[in-house]
Amino acid sequence: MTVGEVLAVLAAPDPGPLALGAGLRLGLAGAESNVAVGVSRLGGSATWIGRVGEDELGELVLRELRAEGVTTVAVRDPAPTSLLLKERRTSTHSRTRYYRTHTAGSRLSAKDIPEHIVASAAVLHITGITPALGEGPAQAVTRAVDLAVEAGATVSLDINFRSLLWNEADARRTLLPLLRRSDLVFAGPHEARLAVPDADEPEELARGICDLGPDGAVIKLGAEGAYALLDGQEYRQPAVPVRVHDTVGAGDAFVAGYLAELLAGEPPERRLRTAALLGAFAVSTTGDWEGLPRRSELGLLDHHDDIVR
Ligand code: KDG
Repeated sequence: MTVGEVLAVLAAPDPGPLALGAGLRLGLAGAESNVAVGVSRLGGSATWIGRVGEDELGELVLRELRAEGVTTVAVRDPAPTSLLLKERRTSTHSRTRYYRTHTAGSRLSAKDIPEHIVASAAVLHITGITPALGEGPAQAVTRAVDLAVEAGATVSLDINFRSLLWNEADARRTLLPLLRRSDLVFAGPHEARLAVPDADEPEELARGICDLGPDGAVIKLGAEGAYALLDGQEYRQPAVPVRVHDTVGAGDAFVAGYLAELLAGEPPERRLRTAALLGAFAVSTTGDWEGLPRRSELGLLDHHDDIVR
């Protein structure tokens, strides 16, 4: 189960400046919903709680998530659905711009979190993006954590620092109390330093996070794979080598793979291997979540031939 904002996305398929005009593709994205879709595609049960506008974009978000098998618990709001503009400025560099103030998602509040739904979840996954959207969304996330902790669910936090939304000091102040109450934390090295400013190496970062309360910390290292400290045990997971096409969404894919296997009762090695596979699918396909695999496709990247036939 997850709580957050899903944005409509307008993305330029071809490299070049948007200011000159371009054909744009309409889709959706959101760190939490990316994870929900990834879990659902692997056969896990996934629920998303949030707010969308009463507009066409809100309709798009809900239709798409439902088509992906994600249960949606959504408040429809007269304010518009948020928008994310993605410019491929060059073939290697992309820029994003958010239109997410005074939008439906930024009006999320603690009363939007239904107690019985959170209480029935095995895992609550949250990210550092939603609390950055304002007081109401931050309170909604805190309320979800309160309910999950009370119900004995596993609380998973991906720090997901977004510098376009807030600065590091504000992020640290807001996220540390959530991190202390989480069971499992995912972070890149830079994000982990928000919580453990004096640490540097993945081992120290994970240890520092676990010293704050969580039983597990997974440091996502991109092309270097991941380092995890879970219940005091160390794990190193290499990345799955693929040709990189678009890295956005890779972290969410990794988390989805991990959580889907956690929900399926699989051991840490299997969780981390599936996480790495989903990260590889995400970076080698277009879009934040569209290329994520179904369980039957997980072996695809083990094939050495480019074409399976
Ligand atoms: O992790 C990918 C997300 O960043 C993307 O899907 C959009 O949630 C999003 C955000 O706030 O940037």
